[in-house]
Amino acid sequence: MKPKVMFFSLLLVAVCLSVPYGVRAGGPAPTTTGSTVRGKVRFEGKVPAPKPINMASDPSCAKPHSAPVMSQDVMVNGEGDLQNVVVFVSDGLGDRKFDPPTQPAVIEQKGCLYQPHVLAVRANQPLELVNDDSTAHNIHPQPVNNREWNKAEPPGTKMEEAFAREEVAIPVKCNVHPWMKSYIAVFKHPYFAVTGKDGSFDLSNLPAGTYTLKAWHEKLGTSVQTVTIGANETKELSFTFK
Ligand SMILES: [Cu+2]
Repeated sequence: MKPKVMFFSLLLVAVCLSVPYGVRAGGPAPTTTGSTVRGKVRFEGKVPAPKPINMASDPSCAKPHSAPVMSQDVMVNGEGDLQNVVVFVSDGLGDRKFDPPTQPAVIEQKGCLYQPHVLAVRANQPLELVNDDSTAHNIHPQPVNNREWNKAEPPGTKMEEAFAREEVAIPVKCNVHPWMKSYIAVFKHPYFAVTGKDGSFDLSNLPAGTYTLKAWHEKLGTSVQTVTIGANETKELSFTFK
């Protein structure tokens, strides 16, 4: 290679390397900056003792359970981590619009319990309701902002529904089995999480900005915090319920 050609080749390589990823001229503008807010939800104080559920009114419900089934309203592990808390962005996204996923969210009825006990979905996301039991259920969500419905579901069948509007959270009951209760939180954006056994949550791919975050629990109420995150920043924060 002649020295002059070599010089221009190296110059070209240098120019290409100096253009940051995602902002090449003519290419699509980056839509996410990869900022994250994550942390834990904890419970402080004496954990209320779970109560056994009496399934005697339908013997087929108790049959698949080898141990007594306990109430699921306040679930705390040995380290004080609180499960079934919905952590979400309640303000700060402006007028950004997000298309709902086409992939359905699933709620199962298994051993006459809703699984999961707390579910979070997107507005207009398909919601698949599965009856894995040998008995019929009657699914009855009682929303405030959405359309109320009430449908019998025969054993071993499934059906599809959806909620159109944001709501935290819709109580769902079964008209046949009074102990069956779940909650479905509905969001018009993807920035939410439901804590698992370790109480942790992770809201990732957030645009840089200042957000109001809420943590909602079915019995313990709602806790609010404000957080500001820069581009590609990760912030840790925790919520504590008493
Ligand atoms: Cu039922």
